[in-house]
Amino acid sequence: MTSKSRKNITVKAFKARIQHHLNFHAVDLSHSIDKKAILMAVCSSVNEIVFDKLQSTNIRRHERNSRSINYLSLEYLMGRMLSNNLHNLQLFKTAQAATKELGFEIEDIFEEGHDLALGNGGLGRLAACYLDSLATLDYNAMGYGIHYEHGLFEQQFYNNRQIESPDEWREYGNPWEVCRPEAEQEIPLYGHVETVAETDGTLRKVWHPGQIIKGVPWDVPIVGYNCETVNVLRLWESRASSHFDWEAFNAGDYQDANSAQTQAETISKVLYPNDSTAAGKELRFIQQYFFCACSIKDIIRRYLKHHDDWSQFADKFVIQLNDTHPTIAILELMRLLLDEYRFSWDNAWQMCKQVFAYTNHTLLPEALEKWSVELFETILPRHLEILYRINEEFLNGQVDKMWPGDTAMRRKLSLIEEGQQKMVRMAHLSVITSFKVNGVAEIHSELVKQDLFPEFHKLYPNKLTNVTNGITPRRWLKACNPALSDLISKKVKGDWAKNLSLLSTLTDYAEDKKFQQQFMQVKRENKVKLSEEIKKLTGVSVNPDAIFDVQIKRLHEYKRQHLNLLHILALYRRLLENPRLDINPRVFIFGAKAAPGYYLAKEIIYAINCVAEKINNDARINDKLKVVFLPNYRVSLAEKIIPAADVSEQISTAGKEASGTGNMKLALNGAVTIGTLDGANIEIAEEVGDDNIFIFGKTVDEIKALNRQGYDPVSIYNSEPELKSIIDWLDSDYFTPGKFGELSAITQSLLNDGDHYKVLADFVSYSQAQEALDKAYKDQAGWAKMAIMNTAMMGKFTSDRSIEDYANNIWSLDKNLPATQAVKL
Ligand code: Z15
Repeated sequence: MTSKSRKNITVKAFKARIQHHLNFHAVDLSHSIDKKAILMAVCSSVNEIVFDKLQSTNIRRHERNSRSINYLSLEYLMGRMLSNNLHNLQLFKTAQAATKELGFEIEDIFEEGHDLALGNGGLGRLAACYLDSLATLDYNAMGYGIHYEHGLFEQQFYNNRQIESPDEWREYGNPWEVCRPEAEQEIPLYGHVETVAETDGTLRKVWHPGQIIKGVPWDVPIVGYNCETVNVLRLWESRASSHFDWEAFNAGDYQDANSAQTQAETISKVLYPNDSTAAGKELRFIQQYFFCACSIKDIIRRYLKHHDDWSQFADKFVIQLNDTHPTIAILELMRLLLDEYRFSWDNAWQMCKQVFAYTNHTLLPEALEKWSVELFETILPRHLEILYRINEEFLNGQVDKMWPGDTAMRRKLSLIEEGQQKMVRMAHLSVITSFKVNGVAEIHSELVKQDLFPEFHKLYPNKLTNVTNGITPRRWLKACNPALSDLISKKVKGDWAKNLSLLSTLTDYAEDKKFQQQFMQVKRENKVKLSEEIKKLTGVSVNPDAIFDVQIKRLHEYKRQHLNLLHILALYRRLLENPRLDINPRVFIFGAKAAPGYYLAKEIIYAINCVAEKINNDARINDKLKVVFLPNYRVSLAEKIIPAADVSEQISTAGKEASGTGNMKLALNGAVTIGTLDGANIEIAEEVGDDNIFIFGKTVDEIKALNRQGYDPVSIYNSEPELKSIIDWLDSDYFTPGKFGELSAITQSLLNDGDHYKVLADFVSYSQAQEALDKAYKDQAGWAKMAIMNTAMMGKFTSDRSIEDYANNIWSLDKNLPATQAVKL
């Protein structure tokens, strides 16, 4: 099929296809068609086009032999696929009309789709946005990850507490993937290393593994927006290999054979639910190695299919490490080059230094991965030997040259941390190997250079750099906010979803009364829709004319959902003291999952739910305040909340949020940010201007100064009467009748535990900024102008810009021809 006939596919033809596929998905067409059946039939109809484009993309790629970017990530938070694929294929309206003729609203069909939640939060969603942009920009890109049987857990609330249940995303099959048995891999684990003397006297290392696992690839097609490209996300599933103990099986020892199989399948069973904290579990280490080894072997297989020597390998492949999670890929490539392909040490090391680049996503010490030497020795004995040699050459070479005889420096920079238990520092290995290391926002990248890796910055002055994160405007505006998209398209000429800077023309209308009114009318319609969803999910009725104030992100102390909570309590208290207090009605909307093992995060969820229950049922405050915590926050829920947000809460302790990306999504949809000078908030403020954002709180330097002086939260508590009464209130049984001290974990962390994230230090400033915001909202035209300016000035934060930064400054990708000029096949 040519691109022309694709574009012109009629409603009639599309409907006929759906009906054709319904034959496979619905048992009895004479009865009313089940929504799941129609969903599957629509997906299959879309897939006909998608896989056709995938084939021609592959052929085109092969002809051009272009350099490829290979993105290694433990997480991909894809969300639902159908709506996005329809938009990217320009098929949305056609599909909408075709399904309508079959008696369905397309939105209802989308609701039947399950999120692909193979990630935790920002890092996994960033990977998904980058895949969208790589395809849209027609770069030769492949994503590699794990085909988890269970993605991020589902969250419910029971008695105000979080309850987790397993994510069953493939329960009824996943239409967006295809198995590729021809590319499966065998992965060794455990065992020992033998030194063998060759006939010429040289010594060779042979790893005799104790176990072999099979890696089965599942390919998810990634459809570019309004172009010919379809790339692939390749996800590895673990299985018992054919080297599996058939002897035991045949000898009747079925139990043993079966348990080996169970063990093998455990590797890709479940995603670790921690965001920004290292799990430190053996199984997690095996997951990392398993998927890196499969991916590196697949990359080599793809290369050797078209080349008969290694001379072009580093020209044709670049490998991006998404955080330190895939660092072990470095040692696996070294091992294969040395032991399988018989490279010299120097040649193998040169090769590795040319192909890897690493993105750092956090400064939090608890997120910086370390694995015990003992674990390496048991599971990857050969990799440990290689690591030791890399370390030796690094310390005796570069480190000794820069800091001769400085043993303290050697200890500090070594790949091995000495101590009770020797640990391998994965970030150090990534930094010394990679040709580029980037942070994810300007301030974060500066802190990486100055505070996290100052010595590495001195050793390699051109290595550390910045690429500010971005988000795809296809999912995060065009698809999730059709009403605003239509309004924008009336004013903005050209395909703004492909060139987001075009939105800046909207600044011409920021003070136009009619446009302001239309813009706020769209916002209100979105708020009405969200109100219905809130009612459905929580039973709480909210007023669409109230301010919708949104904090949606993982639950973490550094993100300070409890600072938001303290401010809510302040408002509640002020209203009880003066029921006629002149503030805008406000609905506080939370969405957040807590890692199941993160005690305080779960306590914060519990506290917010308890406070919400009290406030929502208190007739004295005349519905001026509502608090809702929406359960099971995920990509598809974000797509409903974001278009309806007036206020975006981005209130992390300065220096702690590497970038943030939810901040960009909310601003793009016309929410005004209240935030600290942290991560990408700083760059958002630069773009929208100080008049269109509410900045508060201590700066990074002020936080550092506080730490130097010695921070004393108790003195703040004692000197701020309102804050004191709020904290005491939280400590009483007011929100948990009859149960005293039920919420004291939080107050304790603030008062007795040092308030690590400076909640009390920022409270007064936050409360003042909130007052200014409330006042600003009263000026309807002023607020509309601010909201419009936010949408208009988000051009910088498209993930297309981020990907061009990576392509130009890190990956050196060939600029591909625009798809319209592509070779006709
Ligand atoms: C994660 O979601 C992020 C960093 C991490 O180190 C891990 Cl393990 C998970 C987030 C950052 O917290 C956030 O600030 C950033 O925007 C996002 O990665 C994408 O870079």
